Amino acid sequence: MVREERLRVQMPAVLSLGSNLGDRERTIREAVAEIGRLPGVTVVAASGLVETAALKPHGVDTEAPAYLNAVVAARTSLSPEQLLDALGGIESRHGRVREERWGDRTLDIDIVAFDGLRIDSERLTVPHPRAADRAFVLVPWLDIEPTAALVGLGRVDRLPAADPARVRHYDAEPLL
Ligand code: A4P
Ligand code: MG
Repeated sequence: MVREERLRVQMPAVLSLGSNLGDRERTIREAVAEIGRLPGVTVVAASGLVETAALKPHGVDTEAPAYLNAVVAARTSLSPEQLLDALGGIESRHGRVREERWGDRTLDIDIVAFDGLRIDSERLTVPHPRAADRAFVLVPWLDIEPTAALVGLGRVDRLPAADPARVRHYDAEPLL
């Protein structure tokens, strides 16, 4: 079984991790390791951590705990939906509860991009519809993939939200 997984073609996927509750750095560090242990998933690169104020549906909320975010480049033989389910399992193990939209959370893992595909199903929208506006996604992504591109939008480094001045670098040991 494990051997068969290894023999299947692996597609590139870009994942964004965020946390603003609990031991944020530890949670993200553990989640990156857990992603790498998922059957059919290989972690290729992990960005540095960035810190930003919480973005809520009504705007930036400086009263809420700040987020740490990172981006991971992976390769996977899972389908996008299988990957989403596997990532949801990791979120749940880290005590993620879903109460309000964009509510504070121990761990959020989003699929930013998958094999240059556009996906619009009930459960999954890829590229992630808000990634292009979010410095906490784009800046760490460029950290590990300077020539990154988003389907339909082109080079990530040309997007206004890719401005490194919009995030704080968070000093920590490498995630990988
Ligand atoms: N879903 C659809 N497409 C995707 C995708 N590409 N990746 C669905 C992951 N999930 C996707 O997500 C709700 C549903 O989206 C899932 O059931 C899945 O089927 P959720 O994780 O349950 O809830 P959420 O994350 O609160 O919702 P949403 O709208 O996805 O939130 P966002 O856009 O991810 O924003 N501020 C800072 N500074 N840093 C952050 O990381 N994150 C958020 C969450 C808000 N503010 C933030 C940050
Ligand atoms: Mg999410």
